[in-house]
Amino acid sequence: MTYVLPAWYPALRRPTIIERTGQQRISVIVPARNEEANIRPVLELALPYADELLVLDGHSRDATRDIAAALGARVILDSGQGKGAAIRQGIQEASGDILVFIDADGSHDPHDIPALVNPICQGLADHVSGSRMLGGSDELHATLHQGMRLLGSQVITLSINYTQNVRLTDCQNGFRAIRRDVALALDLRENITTIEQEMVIKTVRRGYHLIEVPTHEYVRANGVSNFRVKDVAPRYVTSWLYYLFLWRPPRRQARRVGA
Ligand SMILES: Nc1nc2c(ncn2[C@@H]2O[C@H](COP(=O)(O)OP(=O)(O)OP(=O)(O)O)[C@@H](O)[C@H]2O)c(=O)[nH]1
Ligand SMILES: [Mg+2]
Repeated sequence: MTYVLPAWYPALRRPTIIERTGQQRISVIVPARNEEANIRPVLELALPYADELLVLDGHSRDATRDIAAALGARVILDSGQGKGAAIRQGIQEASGDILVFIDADGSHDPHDIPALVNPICQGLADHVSGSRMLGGSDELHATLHQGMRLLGSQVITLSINYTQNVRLTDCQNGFRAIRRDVALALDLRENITTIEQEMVIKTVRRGYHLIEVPTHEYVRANGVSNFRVKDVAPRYVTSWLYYLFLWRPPRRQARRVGA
């Protein structure tokens, strides 16, 4: 018996290799704070895709830095202000043409890196965000706390779509790839995890091409979440309203795809 695959089948398969069209170099940037129980497999699986592997360490009090260094990562101590500040420092320190951001807690599968990077390599996008709404999440619906995060995130995504005429599904995923010159041009300012929505809103408002690809989000492998909605909610609201409605994109910018 011969089985014929449906025509859409190839579109559902994840690419497994990075398809470079030129000499693009890839920097994988991993923010990590006290992730000794989680970071090893993340780095081991990300390494084959990385020309440069940077771990931005948030002054971990465990063996995170030692594990990362032993696996060949360049370890950089962050400024102590939060994940957003670490991401901004990573952008300044990285030398690759394409930057990939992936969490160290096991929430993201490094095998998705080619899916994030290939559209940029092929000149189809400036910025590619992983989407938990397209790829599924084990984290968003289990508790009231997670439900509140999901609700807030969906309201912000909806407002971006409605005002910017785009159709995004996830504006707060920590798993993304972006051209380094575009990341630098965005002139990011956030110090905490609000950096994700800042990157998305500024990318869209500056006319860069942002696409999403499905990536699955797993529950952090070990340890407990550091995220407290009540501590960060005010910053989420103010940064969302500021970047979407008050912030004015500057005129000068890096070249867009297709421009
Ligand atoms: N360098 C640095 N990394 C951080 C800091 N805070 C968090 N991280 C890392 O950023 C990534 C995401 O942080 P999480 O605390 O997992 O945040 P989250 O993914 O939104 O929430 P949970 O998965 O629910 O804990 C993880 O790899 C953390 O170790 C920080 O202050 N500095
Ligand atoms: Mg996480």
